[in-house]
Amino acid sequence: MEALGRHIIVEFYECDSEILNDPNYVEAQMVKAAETAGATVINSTFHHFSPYGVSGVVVIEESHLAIHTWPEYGFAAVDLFTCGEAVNPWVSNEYLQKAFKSVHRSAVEMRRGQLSVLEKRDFDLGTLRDEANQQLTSHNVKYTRDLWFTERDDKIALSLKHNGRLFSKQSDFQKVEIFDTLAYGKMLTLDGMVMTTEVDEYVYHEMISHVPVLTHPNPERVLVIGAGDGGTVRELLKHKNLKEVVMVEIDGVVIEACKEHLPSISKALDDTRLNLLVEDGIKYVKECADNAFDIVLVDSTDPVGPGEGLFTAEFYQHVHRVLKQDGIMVTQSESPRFNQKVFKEIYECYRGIFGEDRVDCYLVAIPTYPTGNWSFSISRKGGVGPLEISKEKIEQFCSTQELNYYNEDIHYAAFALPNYVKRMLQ
Ligand code: SPD
Repeated sequence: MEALGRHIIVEFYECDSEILNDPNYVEAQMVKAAETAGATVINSTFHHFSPYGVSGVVVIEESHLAIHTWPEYGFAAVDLFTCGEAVNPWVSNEYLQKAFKSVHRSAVEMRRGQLSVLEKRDFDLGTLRDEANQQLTSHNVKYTRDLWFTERDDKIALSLKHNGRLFSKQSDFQKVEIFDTLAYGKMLTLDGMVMTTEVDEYVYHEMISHVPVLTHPNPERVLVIGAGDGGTVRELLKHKNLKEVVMVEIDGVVIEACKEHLPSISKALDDTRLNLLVEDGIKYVKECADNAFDIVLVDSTDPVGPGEGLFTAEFYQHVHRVLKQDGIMVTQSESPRFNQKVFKEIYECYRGIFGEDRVDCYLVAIPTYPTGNWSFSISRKGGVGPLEISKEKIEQFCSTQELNYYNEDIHYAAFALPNYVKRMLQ
């Protein structure tokens, strides 16, 4: 033996991009590559970057295997580092080329820790090894996984640890994914952005629905744009006075994924009082007759991708037109902390269409959205504002339901705005 370790640095070119963007698969293959070479796996930690890229390390008793992938270039950079004679890192190299469907690769081997330049110190190695082993056993160390989903922009990131991805499909509009997170249950993401999670979804869905339905004097027909996970219509249908709820979701894949993996959120999508249309909500509103709905809810994604057209003045002018005399529009209006520019523009736009004093903002805490500080807007064509309705009316409805967030106190309190938000809205 001339050196302590063998380090192979490998460049895998022209790999399958889908494979390189799948943290579960990459992790499984890296672990397999180690085992195939005869190594003993201790631990692995893998991270998925949003929108693409995977980084990870597999710690083996004989050192480690590491990877970073660039799916957009079909490229993976891999380090295979092993110590001792029993493990041959070239075996892992062969294995991974097939696993990543790499068309060609280049590899260079370095001998690490050249024995000719090292001097062995006079330690009692036997004792050191026993002590280290004891520490590991007392912490109950065993093979573990460390897999994270991250939503990030250039300044902020939110990471959630998960057990794996349950659903992944590129639809005609966006990448639809469902992760099994440890802290928030199953989670729907679109193009790498968190839309809803089993654990905190009720905040969003109760607040987008009950505030307008209870504010409107006599709501009968409601139009919902977006909302493919079904949470908003689940809440709406708790109001027995509604005669019809029309929901227009552009992406059938979102509905399919949520029906399969998020039944507690999507359960109302099969309700007979729901008229569910899988088509373009912008087109639907444009072609809709005047004075057709009492309430329009815009349960959109963020203003990127298919949701972008839901953030234009033209769209809101049509919403205003299709609302009846006392009609109300509620939209998710982004975060006053995270998306300040969009937030301000949204409110300027609504006030231009509905009137200066007919648009209100209310706030909610949604821990899985960027900054956790989120907002809804409520705009009315006529009628009364959300703070003018009686407490008794809200209490009456809430007493018949088992809601998790909304109640008569929250209804009014949500409209209390911090000064920095008030200033943005002036
Ligand atoms: N940044 C997240 C904004 C998500 C808004 N829509 C969520 C859909 C829940 N039904």
